[in-house]
Amino acid sequence: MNNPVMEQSTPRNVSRRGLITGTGSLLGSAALGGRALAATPRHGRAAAPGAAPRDASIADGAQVPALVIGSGYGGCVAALRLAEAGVDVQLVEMGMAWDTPGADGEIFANTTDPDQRSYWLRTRTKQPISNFLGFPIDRDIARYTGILDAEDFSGITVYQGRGVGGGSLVNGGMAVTPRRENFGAILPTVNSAEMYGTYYPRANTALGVAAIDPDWFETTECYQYARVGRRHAQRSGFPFVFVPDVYDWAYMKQEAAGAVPKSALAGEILYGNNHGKKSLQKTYLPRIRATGKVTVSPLHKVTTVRPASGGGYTVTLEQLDTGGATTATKEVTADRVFFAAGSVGTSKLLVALRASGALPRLNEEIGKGWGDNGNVMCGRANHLWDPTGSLQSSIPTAGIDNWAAGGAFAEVAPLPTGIETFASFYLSITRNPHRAEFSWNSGAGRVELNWQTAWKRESIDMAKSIFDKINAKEGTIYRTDLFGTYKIWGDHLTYHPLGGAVLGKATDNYGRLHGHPGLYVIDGALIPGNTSVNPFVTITALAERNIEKIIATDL
Ligand code: FAE
Repeated sequence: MNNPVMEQSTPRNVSRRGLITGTGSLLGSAALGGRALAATPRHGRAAAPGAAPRDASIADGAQVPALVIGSGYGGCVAALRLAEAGVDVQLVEMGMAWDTPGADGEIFANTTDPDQRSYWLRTRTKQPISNFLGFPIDRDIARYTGILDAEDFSGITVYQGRGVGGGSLVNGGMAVTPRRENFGAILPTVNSAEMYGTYYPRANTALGVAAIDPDWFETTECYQYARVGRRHAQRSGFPFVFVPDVYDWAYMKQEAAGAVPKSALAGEILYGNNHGKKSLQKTYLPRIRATGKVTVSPLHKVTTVRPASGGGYTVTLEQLDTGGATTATKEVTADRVFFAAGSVGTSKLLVALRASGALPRLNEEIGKGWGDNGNVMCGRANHLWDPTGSLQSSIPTAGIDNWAAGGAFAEVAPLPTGIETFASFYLSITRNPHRAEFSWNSGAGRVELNWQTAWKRESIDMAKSIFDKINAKEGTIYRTDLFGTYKIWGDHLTYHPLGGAVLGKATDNYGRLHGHPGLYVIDGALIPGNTSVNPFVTITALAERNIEKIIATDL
């Protein structure tokens, strides 16, 4: 376990040893939607400490110095640093505040038991793992402004968080700084010495990134699945690495001891964690609130941005109810607008605004350079003498690093079903070379993405560089029951959309959009398609870098 995958720019409590990627604990957990499989204990009522203010709402006709679209990593960094610099900020978010318990006393639904809270405006769940033992596991739900958006494009489903806190509400919390030698391929125009000396450490500290206690890892029942993953990887000669996370590891130990309400050990993740995970609700958002200079408006969706006659920009917002209907339309004027709606949200807005003529001077790079971070999933069927455990922490903490040799890093992911499955499950991040483009379809009146399912072929081959070898060594086979009937590869999705308004192309080297002064991109849309690891630490660090420059020179 001594393969340093992560750079040493992490805070002191992050292990000196290796860390890399991971993504979707979710995947696993997502899987077993059936109530019958939900063997996890329920837990007590939770009022998320540090939750964003509720019921705040931007006023129609307001004139504001800065408006931030979206409250994920990029949006929170922008709002916090602008407010600290004395600027009044409006932070608008199309999703809900996620600060109020539902009828069951919980804010978030359990991954094994999805309900209306789980999906953004769907009437049926769309779980990343769609089948178990070959049987479909999706179920009907009420249409609601739920927390996870499974947004379908022609060749790919893109999963995204919806709510105050963005993707931090639903993600696995895997907080990975890429190896420095890979940084040049990730953001070629950015000074890596500054990133690794200043901005990655700043992001890791602000996000509360930490590594698991290695002694506890060796003994706890809930990471048996990861130890099995390690044994199989090492027997085939692959480096096995730890992955840091923003989960509160001390809390998880208490969960295991039965001393506190369970969250990771209750399988929570994909539809939110009621305890334990340090999402943006527990890190940046309380600091934002403490400035007293930021108004957060949940259930407000930005639809247009156009130059205002007296300078600045007119922004149109639709206020939504929890059924997704528009209850009010507001127009405000902002001196500066920060696009932080995520790679897909920002790209869709900018492509539509250029096509409609609202922002005619956006350049030809808008919508380009989009990638899926090479995400692909698979499971392996172990022998009966190799159980992975009925209690599995939903927070992955380890992976198999074959990036340099085979172009893949595979997270050893949980399948927290509450029963023994004898399955090993993996989400791989691969060096997929394909890049797609968003464009405006005037006939259909919508933005489309030209990703092709066949483009996952390279990702599958890279993942096979690990798993074909492990299967040969262990005498095991791939699971064929998780993504359909007789389907090995989960090649239909991504959790890691990146690009669409790439740094240095659609924007200058700090996210200023070409053609329209006062408009900025500050989220995952800036990153051209792949980070070699899970992306949110890089998104946060880049946002910290860019906003520092923008505050120093533009305000
Ligand atoms: P993001 O966090 O997506 O925030 C954008 C926000 O803008 C959202 O809250 C939207 O609702 C909102 N929005 C969009 N359009 C509009 C509009 N028109 N008006 C108002 N608001 C709007 O963007 N990454 C990791 O590094 N580690 C992981 O373990 C990991 N696991 C993941 C698991 C899942 C299931 C998912 C979905 C993602 C995962 N990710 C993980 C990816 C990570 O969450 C993602 O890269 C970041 O959240 C992207 O940050 P942004 O600030 O770009």
